[in-house]
This record gives sequence, structure tokens and C-alpha cells, in this order.
Amino acid sequence: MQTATAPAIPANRQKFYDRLSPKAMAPLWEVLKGLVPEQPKSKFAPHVWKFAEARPLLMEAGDLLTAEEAERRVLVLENPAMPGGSRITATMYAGYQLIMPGEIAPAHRHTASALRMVLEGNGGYTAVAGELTEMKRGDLVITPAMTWHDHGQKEQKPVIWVDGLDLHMVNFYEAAFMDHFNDKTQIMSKPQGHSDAMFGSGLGPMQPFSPFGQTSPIFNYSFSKARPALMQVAGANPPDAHLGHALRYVNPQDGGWAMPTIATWLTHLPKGFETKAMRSTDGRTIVVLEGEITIEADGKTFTAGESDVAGIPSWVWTKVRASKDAIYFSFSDRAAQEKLGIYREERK
Ligand code: GTQ
Repeated sequence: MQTATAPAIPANRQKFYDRLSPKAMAPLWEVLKGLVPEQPKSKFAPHVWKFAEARPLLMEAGDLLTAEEAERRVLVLENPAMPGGSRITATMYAGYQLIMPGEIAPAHRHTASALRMVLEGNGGYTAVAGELTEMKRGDLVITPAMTWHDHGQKEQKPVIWVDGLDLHMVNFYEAAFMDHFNDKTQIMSKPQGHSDAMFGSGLGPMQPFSPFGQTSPIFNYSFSKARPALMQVAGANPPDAHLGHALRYVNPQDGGWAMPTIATWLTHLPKGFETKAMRSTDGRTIVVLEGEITIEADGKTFTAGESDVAGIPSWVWTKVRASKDAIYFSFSDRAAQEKLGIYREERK
């Protein structure tokens, strides 16, 4: 757009530029404004994906191919401003994943960190680094970088969750590796509940150790713990004007975000409550777990109900209103941005 309004390049300058390009050089002054913008202007659009539309398509995919054939049977949530980009926001990948009864999504590992927000189908499981965890609606299950993980469903109903991965951040740095395990499932070396017992009860091992580096050693933040905590806090305190009632998922090792790149938190808004406008440099994804919200982002209004997913780009003024008592999960690249010292927010 800047080039459209920019004055034509004088012939002598253009001649000079033409001599630069064969030498793999270019004049900064032609591109400076785009390289160093005055403020973020996201290329991405705010958008809501309706679970009622996604679910039947996901089930059709279930008929088309097995989880094993697909490796991961996922409908990628494509930001409408960048079809084919496999991005929900600038840096985050998200998708609805389906496992059919009896299926296994085979074990692999990769540099990208992953989270799952479980929507449907108790009885599904994820195994991470030799430990299995059952997946129940609202559970946040995380897969630290380079840990073996496989998914499956033992019961007679489909399992569906939302995947969030930092793979675009990893790919941006051209730092991505991935391996396949030599078997469909990994060997279980720890009993179920082991990580939670060791790290998730307000206690910790006497000899400090961090099995997953900078990622939290708790890999299932269960909704059965998170929901009552959120509601108890909400019952005892007034909501924050911009955040509502919000609690973040914490790495018990250092008090920081649960994942080194991805910030995750849980919000409750009482029916009728509307947050004040806020904008921040992180690109945010919302998964509605209960009730219904209306999101006003960049001057557009979207409604998101249970299991719907919203993508909100960087630096757009955003307000959220609860049309029904609502609980929703959010993830964003804020954790990475804070480490890089670039995160900013503004509140009205
Ligand atoms: O479950 O490991 O949606 O590797 C995309 C890539 C899920 C996974 C995705 C993956 C996974």
C-alpha cells in the first residue's frame, strides 16, 4: 500500500537500484517504513470458527482416512486473511483434531511445543514422555518440545480437541526437527498421575530437576482443578475491568507461564459483564468452554459459543462481553514475546 502512494522512482535512482540487485544488495530507504513500522498492523483478521460447522466436517474426515494414515487428523484453522498459511494468528497454528474409537495417532516428537484443549470425548488419552494422561473436557494437555507423544481413544466415542502449536515460531528460526517413533505407541515408563503427584500438588521433589527444561513438568492441567479454582476466585473478588476473572496456567518450577513460548490462561465472565477495550501485541486464540461471548475486535463483532474458537490478531482493540455466564481458555505468543522483551499492551 505504501508503494501505491509512494512517488515514482526517478530514473537515475532506478538505474542505481538495478546495479545493486545482481550484487544481492538493496536500498534500505525504499523499504524502511515497512521494515520498521510505527505500530503493529496485523496481516491477519479476527475470526470465529463455529464448532457446529467444524464437527460434521471433522467426522467426514474420520470416514475418509484413519488417524494413523493422517498421522494427525486435524482440520487446520486457517486465518481467512492468509489461506494456506496454516495460521490462526501471525505465529500460532491451531486446529480441531479428531481421534475415532480404537484409533491411535502414532508417536512422534518435534521441536514445536503443543497444547491441547479438550472439547469432547472422555476416554481419550495423550501419552507424553512415557506417561499417559486421560483427556477430559476443559483439560489443558501440553506436549513439551521434543518429547515423544501419541494420542488414542479406548472408548466407543470420538475424541475432539483444539491443538495449538508454536510451529511457526520454530520454523521462523529454521530450528525445526521431528522424529517418528519405531512403534505406534511409546513405552509407558511412569504410572498415570506421576507428574501430577510430583509437581502438581504444591509440593516438589527434594532434588530439583526439570524433566522438560523450560516447560512445566505438569502436562495435564485438569479442568476438574482449574474450574473450581477460577470460580472460587471469581466469587471472592471483583472482576478486573479488562481481563474479567482470569487465572493463568503456571509452571510450578519458576512461577512463569506453563510453556516457554505460549501463554495460557482461563477466564470467567459473569453474564452481562463486558471487558473494557484493550489491545496487546500477542496474537490470541480463544476456545469457549462454557456459555457464550461476544467479541468486538478491530471494530467487528463475533459471537462464540461452546467449543467455538476465535482468533484475535496483534494490536487490535478488543472487548469481550458475556451474553451468558462464560468460561473460556486463551493461548497466545505472549510468553515468547515477554522473553524477547517486545510484549506491549494498552488499556482504555
Ligand atoms: O498432535 O502432535 O495439530 O504434530 C499438528 C502437528 C497436532 C500432534 C497438530 C502435530 C500434532
